[in-house]
Amino acid sequence: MKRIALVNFVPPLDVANYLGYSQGLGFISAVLKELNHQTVLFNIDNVNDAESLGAAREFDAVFVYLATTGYPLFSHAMNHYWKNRVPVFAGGPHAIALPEELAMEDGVTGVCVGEGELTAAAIADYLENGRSLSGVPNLYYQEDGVLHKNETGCIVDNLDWLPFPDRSFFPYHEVLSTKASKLVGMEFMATRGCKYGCRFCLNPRLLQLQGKRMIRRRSVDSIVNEVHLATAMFDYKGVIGFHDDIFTLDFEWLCEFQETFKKKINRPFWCNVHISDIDEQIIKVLRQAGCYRVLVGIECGNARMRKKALGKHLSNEEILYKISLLKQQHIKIVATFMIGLPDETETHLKESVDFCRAIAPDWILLSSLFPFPGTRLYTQLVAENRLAADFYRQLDSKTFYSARLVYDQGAISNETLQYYFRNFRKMAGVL
Ligand code: B12
Repeated sequence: MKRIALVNFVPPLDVANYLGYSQGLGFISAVLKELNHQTVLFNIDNVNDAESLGAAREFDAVFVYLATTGYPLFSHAMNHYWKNRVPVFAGGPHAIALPEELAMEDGVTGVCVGEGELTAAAIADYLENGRSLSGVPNLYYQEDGVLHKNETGCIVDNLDWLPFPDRSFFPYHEVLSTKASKLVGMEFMATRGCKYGCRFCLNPRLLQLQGKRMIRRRSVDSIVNEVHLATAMFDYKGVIGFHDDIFTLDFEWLCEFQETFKKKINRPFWCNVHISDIDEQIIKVLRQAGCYRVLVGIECGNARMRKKALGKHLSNEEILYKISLLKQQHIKIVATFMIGLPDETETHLKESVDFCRAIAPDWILLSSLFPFPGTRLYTQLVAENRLAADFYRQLDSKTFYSARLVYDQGAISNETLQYYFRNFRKMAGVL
């Protein structure tokens, strides 16, 4: 039996005002527990969290979920607490994006390039039985300064084979009493993968690693049973959310979900939709299932820029039409917008504000663009010498959540970006 510290570097809680449940670490924990190992979760949001960083060091290994935003904290933890004192394995989006750089960092024992359930189980076996790391699927690691790349693209074909993600270690009672978390609610995921190739998203990288079979959906019974058990476990009565990149990809599945979810769970939920994958019929079924809110990616008001910079092929007319269909079914709309896109001028920003006003969503999720490693946008901007390949090493964790240009944007100043970041909602007339 090995004791594994699972570490999630979460967004600064005073800025995000929300603690997300990492389903990735939840799945890994469940798999490890099935193999009789012990796990403890540490949610760490700032460098002063010395107690947790020190406590994690006392385990047989540290497993880190690493988003690029967590890199500053990861670096601090390595330098001050973990390096050469405990085996450290990293996975998650940053590991998927830049596995070679990460695996070669001093003190990193191994990097998971892709899905982690099979990898985590094999690492635990390595720790317990002293096996070689060469047999661990999806793992990059270094030995005496030489990078070893094991086979990647190893995924669980049928997601129903996995145990339900472990939620026992997540402080739900505390979390779900805060305002932001009440809105997000208890989070689930029925699908892995996405069919689109947006230039700002990591999914194309996963598609490259895992191929077309990366898109997998759990059976309706599996996801509904999980919702049933998880809500019962915490006696939870609030909102439920589905983080699937796109919840409505398969109409037949959706119809079956509607029937079973209504019958067995019958409570309001939110999910992510894509404008291209909804129509009148789909929206009706979604509503009948209990969907009261959707998150929909609009990103900007200029269709040409949406297509060229972001790889999203949507006309403004189609967006407005689909939004009107959602409104007819009384589904609330959270629209995501991004500002600070490459070569975006102030005129484009005004177009985004005007388009947002035309959509009139119930809420906006506004971010300034970060060209995250692993995305096509990152590759392009690095190739054009507009972005330092290692820009993430120069930032502190709060910068990721502020509006600041980290690359040569080409058209607007930081002041303009920040002005729009602060005033976008007011200008668009949305709360
Ligand atoms: C849910 C979600 C969130 C949630 C919870 C995040 C979390 N900690 O899980 C919330 C809302 C908090 C969130 C916030 C943000 N998110 Co987010 N989010 C997602 C989303 C939609 C799903 C994540 C998920 O549950 N996946 C399913 C699980 C099963 O996969 P997984 O988490 O990757 O874990 C697996 C593997 O990575 C691996 N693994 C992970 N850790 C480890 C560790 C070890 C040791 C091993 C062996 C394996 C391993 O095994 C796991 C099981 O297979 C993804 C997109 C996506 N489809 O993945 C974006 C995504 C992760 N988010 C992204 C971003 C940009 C953000 C934000 C910066 C947004 C913002 N502007 O605020 C913040 C930053 C979050 C942070 N931690 O700092 C990017 C990350 C890009 C990057 N390079 O880091 C993604 C990839 C989306 C994208 N557009 O590309 N997010």
